[in-house]
This record gives sequence, structure tokens and C-alpha cells, in this order.
Amino acid sequence: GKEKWPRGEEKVWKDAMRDVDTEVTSITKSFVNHVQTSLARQPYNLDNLGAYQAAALSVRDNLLVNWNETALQYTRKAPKRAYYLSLEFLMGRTLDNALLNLGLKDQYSEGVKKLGFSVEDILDQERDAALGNGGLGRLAACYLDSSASQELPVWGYGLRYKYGIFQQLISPAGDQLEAPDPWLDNQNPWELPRLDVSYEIRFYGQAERLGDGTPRATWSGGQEVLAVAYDVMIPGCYTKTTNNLRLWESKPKRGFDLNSFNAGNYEGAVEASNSAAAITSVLYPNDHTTFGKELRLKQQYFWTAASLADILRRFKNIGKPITEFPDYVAIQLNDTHPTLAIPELMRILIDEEDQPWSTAWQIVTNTFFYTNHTVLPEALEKWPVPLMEHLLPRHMQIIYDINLLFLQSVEKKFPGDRDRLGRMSLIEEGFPKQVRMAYLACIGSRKVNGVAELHSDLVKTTILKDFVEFEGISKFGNVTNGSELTPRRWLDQCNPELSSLISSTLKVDKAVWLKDLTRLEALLPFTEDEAFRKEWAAIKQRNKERLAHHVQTTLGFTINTNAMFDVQIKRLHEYKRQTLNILGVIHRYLTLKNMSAAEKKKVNPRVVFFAGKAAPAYYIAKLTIRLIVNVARIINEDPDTKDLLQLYFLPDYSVSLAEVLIPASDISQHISTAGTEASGTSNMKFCLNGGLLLGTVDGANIEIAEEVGESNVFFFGHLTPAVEDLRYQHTYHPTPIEEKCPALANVLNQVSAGLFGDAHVYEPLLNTIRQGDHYLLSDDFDSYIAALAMVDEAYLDQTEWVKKSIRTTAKMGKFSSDRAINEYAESYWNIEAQKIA
Ligand code: OX2
Repeated sequence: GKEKWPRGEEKVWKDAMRDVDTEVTSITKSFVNHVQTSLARQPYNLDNLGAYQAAALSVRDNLLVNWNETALQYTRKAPKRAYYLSLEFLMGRTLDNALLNLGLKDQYSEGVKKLGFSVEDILDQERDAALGNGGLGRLAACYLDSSASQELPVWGYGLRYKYGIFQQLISPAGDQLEAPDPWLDNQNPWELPRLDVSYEIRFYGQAERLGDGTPRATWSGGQEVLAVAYDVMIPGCYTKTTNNLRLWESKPKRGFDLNSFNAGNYEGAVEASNSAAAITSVLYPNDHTTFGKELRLKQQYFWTAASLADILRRFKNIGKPITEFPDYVAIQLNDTHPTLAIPELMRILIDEEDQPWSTAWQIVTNTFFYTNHTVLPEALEKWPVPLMEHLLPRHMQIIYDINLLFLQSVEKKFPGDRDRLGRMSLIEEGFPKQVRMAYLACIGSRKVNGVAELHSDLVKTTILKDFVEFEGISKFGNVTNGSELTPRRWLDQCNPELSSLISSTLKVDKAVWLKDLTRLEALLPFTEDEAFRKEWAAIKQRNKERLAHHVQTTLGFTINTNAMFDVQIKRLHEYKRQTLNILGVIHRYLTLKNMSAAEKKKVNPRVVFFAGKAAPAYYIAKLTIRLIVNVARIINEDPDTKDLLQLYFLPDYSVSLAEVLIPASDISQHISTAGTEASGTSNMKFCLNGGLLLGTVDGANIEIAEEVGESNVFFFGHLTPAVEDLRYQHTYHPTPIEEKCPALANVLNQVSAGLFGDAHVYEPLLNTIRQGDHYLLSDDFDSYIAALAMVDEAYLDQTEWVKKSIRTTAKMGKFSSDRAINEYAESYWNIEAQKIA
């Protein structure tokens, strides 16, 4: 039957409700309305920033219509939902994406033009939402976009950091300096404060087992803080479905502690409120390292506890018994950061819902799914037991209980294998003892996956080998990060000209191929079409000019747009080997210096771009930046070479900068030591935009090559199985670099000798190669230089190069995040698309 209208007169309500704007006149009306009432401004004093805010607020109104409708229908139909728990969401800018997804870009462009603004200028006012470090956070953002586009009931949960990833400045000496990123200072039109949605979260205090024959305990005392919800709308592409990303902010439970205040301790009272607010004040800027900091653990618990409380409240509204929880809820753990959700759900089920241990464990292990994103040992999270006992006493008890039962079952399967028990224990022995979060995530989840074929194999054969032997192989899978390639942002939005060329060539509307990226394959025959190739190349050229213009206006450098654009943009890390790249640049420079004028005539000019941030405490990574900046200084000024080789380090890498850099690249570098880069995600974005790939046989590079064919990529370097042996030799039978790789030795010596200034400064960086060389630069340098030469050679034949470029784009269908999210939905979460009428 028809539901009863909840209050007042239905017709009055319905007549007054707004719908999504579609006409230019209603768009200008809502824009002007926000100028007048939300911003309290007038046409006389409205600048581009004000215009951006008015446009954003009016787009938000439209999103809210769909967002409300989506939420209502999910509530009514109560389908199984998936929740994506990620400590990072690297969203970038929203306005352009929202306009494209709503299909309103043209109407808004026209509307703001009539009001005296240009849509490009307005879009350019937006600050990135940079609540992430790199690939892991950007992947989460792409997955939200794809979930909504695929009409899947998926919500994200994260933290509303007051400060996102730091802003990177480069000092005159070439050092990275960090400045805070107060992204909320201009107000954020994309979030909706839900001050009515809040939960109390406890820290510290005492846990006492009841000892009444049940596994129950009480947890009391300590500090209580408030988690308050902020909602961010996630519009799907060409659909009404608009999902939600809920971010938590921490607040003191009371403005301040009245007891201390009355006792005359004003500072103490305010301090307590500061310590609550501190929890969500800043994103940890470390990628691939863990430091065991108490505040980080607090962030993790605060976020998982609030998210679970919220999920549970929603589940309870359906009115089903708690044992059916996994039929309605799937929770994806993005790396081990949210692993505390496992003992937290156990705590709720046992202490609050009074469930027996085995029922609780059954529910937990059918609810969670764990994605691993790295096998690097320094990135595997471990928390000191004393810290856990202090901050989360009840959770530590539960972890001990989980461990005891788990090890008993291991002992049953492998009787007497004490070594194995030690290896698999959730608690690592030592001073202090530590909790191994990846193991807890693994045994507490229904399935575990890696993010590319090679990486998933490595997960199964290295870090979780014992767990595969114990639990069986079928629990362990792979979902290749078809990720980063939300086809919308990473083609249609960042490369509009290429997008239109594709639509007109394929004679299909972009609404179709943007949601089925395998359609790009139909471009293949056009490799033989000269006019098409010309247009393809012309677009790349214009994208290069757009980048050059950007660099000219922001940094004041003039870039040779007739050169090959060679790009490496990612976090600075030894395993990603930016050092190999810069040493390669120096090698090229030295080679050019020794060439005759006649030889130089045959050289194709090259511009090398770097961008990326280093963790603030990562000394070697920061030295690499300094070296790049100082090498650039010398070679860009050298009259012998500057027409043939330019080098730029672009400061403050961000999603927005990536959107300008990626479409402009002829070749991009993904040159990690084999077996270290789990997937990589920018590699796919470059290829989607017709850039060729220079890389090692690692991560998703391998699957990209499988798709486009090895003749269309440039591979070099040792393979994963060789790495361990090579490292062993470095340690036990080292060969001097002079002997092993004279070309590299020469480059190192020139740096040491002060060719780029600062003679002594780079020694610690150079010594990582001279001693130990853990990332195998000396093993891969010669083949790297040879691969660079092959790239030069290939670039001389522009016809063939453009064909390679077209083939590369055409074969990127697999790497759509839509494909990846569908794999999670079907093979992991078991959720279905919901049509929002
Ligand atoms: C990154 C991985 O390093 C990268 O290879 C991968 O593409 C990305 O996650 C998305 O899966 N922090 N960031 C990562 O792993 C961790 C840990």
C-alpha cells in the first residue's frame, strides 16, 4: 500500500520541493540567490572566489536532491550495503567532477558566462581536498566515484582532518619545507555538518572481566570524546545515485571540563578539550612507514568505533536479529589502518549484545574484507602492546583471546610446530611486544586481497604464506587496481579534447564509453588512419602547451614544447627509485657535454619532470629532492645542453597538478625495484591519456603490458625472483661499483666531486647505493640507460610512436575503477546495484 505522508499537507510539501536544475535560467537564479543570501554579497563585489562559492552551493543543492532520494530508497529497500573504511580519501577538487557527473557542465558554463564569469576561472578557485598521501587515498576516492556510478550502495567512512597533506615548499637551497594545509579555511561547500549524528568514544580507563562464565567485560573511566559526522556527497556519473562519504570530527564531550574550571584550573580545562580536538587535527604524512605514535592509534580507534556504531545503528533500524548482520553489511578494510574494527565489533557483540564468543566471531569473520597494499616490511603496521593496553585495555584483552583460540586451532592442524606458532602469533615477541595488525586483519576477515596479480602472489607466498597454508588458498584473492582510472576524472575531465575526439571517432556518446571503457578498443583500427593520428598528436601537443603555460605562469620557467615530455610523479621513496631517474638525467647530461655539434644535431630534446612529496622525517627522500633541484639549476643554465635537456621539479604535487601533467606526458616512469610497488595507479592514468610507459616488471605495469602488448611499453631491469639473490650478494659478496657499473660510478663520482654544488651534502644518499644498495640501482642502471635510449630511438619515428600511443589508450579498459569495484561487489561483498528512480 501507499505510505502515509509523514506530516502536514503532502501537496504543499511536494509543490515546494526543489528538483535538480536543468535549465540555464534556473541555474543562474540559484547562483544569484546564493550570492545574495548565503554569501551576503552583490554583483559589485563578487570576485572569482565568491563566484566559485555561489556555483558550488548551487551545485550542492542539486546534489542534495539526489543524495536525499538515494538515502531514502536505501532505507526503504534495505539492501545489503558495503562500507569502505579508509583513513585517507584523496578527493581533489569537486566542482568540475560534480558538473560532469550531473551532466550540467554546459548549462553552468553558459549560466556563469551570462553573469560575467568564466567557468574555467571559477573551477580554478577550488582548493583540493587532500586528505591522503598518495595511491591508497586516491584509490579510495576513485572507488567511491565508481560505486555511485555503478549504482551500488556503498558508503565511505573516514576522518575529517582539519589539515590535509602538508603543502610542499622548496627552499632556495633545494630543501623541502612543509607548511600546513588549512583546506577548510575558506569554508567547504561540499560537506554537510550533521551535528545531530554523534557518538561517544572512550579511551584509556579500566577493563574488567565479569568472570560470570561469559566472555563479557566492562570498560569504564578514562577519556570520552565526541565523534561528529560530516557528510560529503558522492555523485555517480549520469545517474541519480548519490552516495555518501561520512567523515568524523572529534570534539570534547563538553565544551570543557567544568570540574577543573571550577577548581580554578582554566588552562587544564581547555587542554582537555584541545586533546579531544587534536585527534582529527592532522593527516599523518607518512606513506609506507609506521611510527607507533599514540595519536595515530587514537585516530584509528576513534574512526573505526564511530563508523561501527553508525553502521550498527543503521542495521538495527531494519529490525533483524544481530546474527544476520553479515547479510546486510560488508566492511572493506583499506589496508590495516581500520583493523581495530575487528576487536571493536567483537567488544560490541560480546559486552553490549551479550553474544557468545563463537557467534560473535562468526559474525565478524563474515563481515570484514581486507585489502593489503604493500609487502614492504617497514609499512606493515605493528602496535606496541603496552600502548594498546593503556589506550584500549578491553581491546587488548579481546586480541589476546582471539590469539589464544587461533593458536590452539593452528596447533591442532600442525601439532608440535612451535616455530609456526611463533611465526603466526598475533603478538610478536620482543621489547616491547607488538600486535601484528596484518595478521589480525587476515584472520578476522572473510577474504583477503592484493592489488595486482604479482602483488597478490607475493602476499600469498611471503607475508601471509603461513596463513594460506592454514586457512586455504580460496580465502586469498586479487583485485587489480583497475582503480585510479575513474574514466571520468582521468580522461573526460583532465583531457576534454581527447575525450571529444574519442566520442566523435567511435560515434558513441561519451555517456556510453565512459561507463564501459572496454569500448576504447574500437580505436585500434584508427591507428592506420592518418588524419586521426594527426588529430591525436595535435591534442597531445596542446596538452603539452597547456602544461608549459601552467609552469610559465606559476613558476616562471619557459619550457621547450617541441621536446619529449618525460614524467615521474609520485611520493618520494627509495623503492620508487627517483634516484635512478635523476642519476640517469645526470648521465644524459654528461653524455651530451661530450658530444660534438654534429652528434648533438641527431639528439631529440627532452624535458624531464619530477613532482612528489617526501615524508617530513624521511631524510634520504628529502636529499633526493635537493639533488634534483640542484641538478636542474645547473643543467637548465648550461648553454651546451639546455636546448636538448631540461629538468624541473614541480613543487606541491597534488591531484589538480596531476590533472595537468598526465595528459601532457609522452613517456612516464614507473621504475620501482621489482616486487616492491604493489600496483601503482598513475601508470594507468598516463596510459589512458596516450602516454607510453617506461618501467620495471612490477605491479600493475605487468598487466598493462599484457593488455597493450610488450612492444608498446619499455621494460627494463631485474625480475622479482632475482631480487633476493642480488641483495644477498650485495651484503655478502659486494663488488665495487667501479667494476660492476662504471657508468653509474662515474655519475656518483661527479656528484661527490661537487658538479652540482654541495660536495659533501649528498654523501648519505650516494652511500645508500655504494653500500648495500638495497633497491638495486647498481644492478639495473645499465639496462635503465639502454631503455631510455630505446625510448629516444622510438620517438624519432613519430608515426609509429603515435600508433603506440593510440594502442595504449585503446587497451586500458581493464583498468577502469568501475571494473574493479564490480569485482569487489560481486566476488567479495555480495551486493547489488540499486536503481534510484
Ligand atoms: C599504495 C601502494 O604503494 C601502491 O603500489 C598502490 O598502487 C596503492 O597503494 C593503491 O593500492 N600505502 N600506499 C600504498 O600502500 C600503502 C600501505
